[in-house]
Amino acid sequence: MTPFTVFYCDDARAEEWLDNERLLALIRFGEPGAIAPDPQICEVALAELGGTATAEVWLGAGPAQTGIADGVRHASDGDTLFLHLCLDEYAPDALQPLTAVAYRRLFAVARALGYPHFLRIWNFFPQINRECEGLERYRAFCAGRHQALVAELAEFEMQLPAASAIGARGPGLQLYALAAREPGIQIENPRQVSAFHYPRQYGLRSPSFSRAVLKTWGERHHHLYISGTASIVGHASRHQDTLPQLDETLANLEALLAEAGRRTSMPLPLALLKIYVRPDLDPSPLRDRVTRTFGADVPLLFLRADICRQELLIEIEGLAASAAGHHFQDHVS
Ligand code: 3EB
Repeated sequence: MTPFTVFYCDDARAEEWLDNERLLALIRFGEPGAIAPDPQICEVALAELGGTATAEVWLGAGPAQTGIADGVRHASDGDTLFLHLCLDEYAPDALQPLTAVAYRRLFAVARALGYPHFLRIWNFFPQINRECEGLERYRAFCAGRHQALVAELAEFEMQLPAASAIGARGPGLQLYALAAREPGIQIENPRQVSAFHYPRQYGLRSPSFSRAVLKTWGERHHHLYISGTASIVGHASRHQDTLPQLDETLANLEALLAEAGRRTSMPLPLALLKIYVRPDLDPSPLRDRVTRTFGADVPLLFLRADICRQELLIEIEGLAASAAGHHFQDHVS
């Protein structure tokens, strides 16, 4: 069994994928627009850096079955379920209950379709660092997510999906997620305190996510879903400028890949990285450094975004996948 794949393409050619029967999702970036008419299109309100226009294609292992339930758009290839939900914000200080409702709805739909295990969730909402009624909106979001996940997960700390929580231009709360019939394995970063164990100074309810989730598809295909990773060591933010923060983030990614590598018997090369940057800058120096660490073959996408801590300027997420054609026996030593 070969699992679904994710890759970047030129946005100008993105719509050609709409005719593909295996399409699970087409993620486009840029101006906030009307909700896309095609249920597989997810439009994320983040500008791309570097003058290119890129889209992300999720292609299932087989023909996709699509539908919409309780406002949740979904597509499945029989093994994997992609879900997408956008909710209007009825008030800027109601992000906590809105987030809880959104999560409860995602879980209800995924469970009803037979995919109760969330592997990876993306969260986008505007003004992530703004204070409303004395509470930063990111922390209000964390409280709502925590509330829902405590109720939904039998073993809260062990079953948390990988995640990104990103300040986008909105409007509204936008979630998309990947769920499966069987669970993945939690991977934490030995250089960092687990986010679900952050001390109270970062919010009353900790950010509820795993640093990465390792999923085995069939017998010998592995995916590593890597959460948004930033310049955090222990639980503290490190460095003031973008490039030193990038270097620390790359060290965190390497530590996470090494940790996941100990759980598989085959290499887990990066399939793609997504780099969220707060300042509107030329991404070339960033690209050079990422390339020096991970090689020139890893596709990179740079997006202008707000990060969940005010002092963080960069955050990187990604997917690593055991290479097609690598057979289990070849790598048992
Ligand atoms: C951090 O490590 C940086 O709240 O879902 C990264 C990835 C971060 C996901 C989330 C937050 C989240 O705490 C911020």
